[in-house]
Amino acid sequence: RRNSSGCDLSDPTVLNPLLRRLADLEAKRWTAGEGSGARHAITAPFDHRIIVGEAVEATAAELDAMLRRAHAAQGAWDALGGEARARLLDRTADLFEAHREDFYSLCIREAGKTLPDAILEVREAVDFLRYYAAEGRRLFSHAHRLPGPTGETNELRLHGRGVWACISPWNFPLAIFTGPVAAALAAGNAAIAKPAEQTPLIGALAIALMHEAGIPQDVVGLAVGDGKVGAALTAHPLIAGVAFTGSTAVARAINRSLAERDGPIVPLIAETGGQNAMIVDSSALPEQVTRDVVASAFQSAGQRCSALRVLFVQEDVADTMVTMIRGAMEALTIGDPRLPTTDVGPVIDAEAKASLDAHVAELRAAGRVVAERALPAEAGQGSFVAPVIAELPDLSALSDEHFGPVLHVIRWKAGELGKVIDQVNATGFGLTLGLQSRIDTVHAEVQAKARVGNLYVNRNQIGAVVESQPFGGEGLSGTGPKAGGPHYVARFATERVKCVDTTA
Ligand code: TXE
Repeated sequence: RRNSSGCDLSDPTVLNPLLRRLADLEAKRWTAGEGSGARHAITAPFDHRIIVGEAVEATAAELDAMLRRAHAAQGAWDALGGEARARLLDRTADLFEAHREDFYSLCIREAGKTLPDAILEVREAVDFLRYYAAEGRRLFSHAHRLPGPTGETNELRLHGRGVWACISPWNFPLAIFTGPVAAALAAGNAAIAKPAEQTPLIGALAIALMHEAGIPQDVVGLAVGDGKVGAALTAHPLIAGVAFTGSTAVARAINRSLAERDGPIVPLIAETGGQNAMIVDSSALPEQVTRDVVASAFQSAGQRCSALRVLFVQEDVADTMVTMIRGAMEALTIGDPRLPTTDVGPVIDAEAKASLDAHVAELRAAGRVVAERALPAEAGQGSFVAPVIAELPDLSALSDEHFGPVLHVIRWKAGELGKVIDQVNATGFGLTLGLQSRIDTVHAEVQAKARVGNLYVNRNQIGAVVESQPFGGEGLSGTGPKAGGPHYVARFATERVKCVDTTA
């Protein structure tokens, strides 16, 4: 299989040496954090026995000291200018590439990713570093002249705001961890990065490579810990902005905390959950729908914020489509993500598995499950959830985001496209929407009415290429601006305007 990162895993001369290298790296133990707080072993989600490394939580005093050092160091970093900062981010990207096998190994063992997903993850992190470096050059290397009356010059300059807290989830433990930090740094800020408690080792390697590239130790720091450490960070008066990616509930908690704390009023950039749908009408091509639905719903074990949760399929083609999707689901290989033949690996941890199992049990009890894969015998103690297809009469039974390989199908009647779009909008989320149709007026209607950040037409709805496909939602799915887009880096900055009377 060819991975869109350009790494051809069907070529044995590429795959075999890579697998040998990954086998050698199995024995490597990693550490995240160097403080004196609580220590936890990090185990692999596919068996919970392999110890990947150890996380050392930051204490409140260590966090406070890190923030003070970052605050003190930020002015000099801002004064360095866009070009010099961009060079250090580009050098970081080079180091990420040089260490890609370490990252693959960690993505597989710490986060349970398959090898193709791990390769894409590193590619995306590198793309974020290079794109935000280029954005830093574009925006921060000169003053922007503004029009004004005769006898005056007006100019606007962008500067760092101070210290950003960059709080990230486990599902893109490298790319989403790196992106906001790189943007904050490109814009002349210091940053404290908090990885998810499930995946601190990947974050720790990323920060170590930033330091190795020459970004000063005090300018970018790592805060290891769970939500309590995240909450302490956002409540700290020295924080000048928060870039958060994760659940909608935690984004709300951060909003409350920012409103209540002492200190300046600061921005929150939140990229949160979704209730992503795909609309399929009877003009769609069944083979294409099947391929795209299976990729969108089950790839990465459904643990992408963009993943498909609700398939709206037109009644007259529904039986055919569901039968074909079911057939393709039955053909997926579920199991150990270290094997290159695996399509669906584990979910992140026992808690995620328990919550998904409970949801599937409810669907089963209500007689809604139409197809369900059995788990392979070797799933053992790992956090595996088998892909499931369930049918629902409408969306009312589905208020929460279920972050795993569960596809919900709803049938719709000809002439009711408007009602389908209303249902999608009524979720309040607005992240991704898929559309499979060969009718131009249907494309136009969906595009005009659907309140979503990313619409994918006649393709799968996962994946977003940095710069070409800026990504992010609206409503309950986040604040914008879109990651990997032309407005992102500027949002980490503050604007200062100078007006000069040239006649004086
Ligand atoms: O989120 P959580 P998870 C979304 C995805 C799903 C979620 C999965 O849709 O909803 O992310 O990630 C820290 N104050 N997206 O389960 O639990 C916590 O320690 C401060 C959207 O990890 O919200 C972790 O580091 N921080 C997306 C981080 O918040 C707190 C792309 C996230 O944890 C905290 C990818 C608190 N009170 C995933 N409590 C997009 N839209 O682009 C917890 N944390």
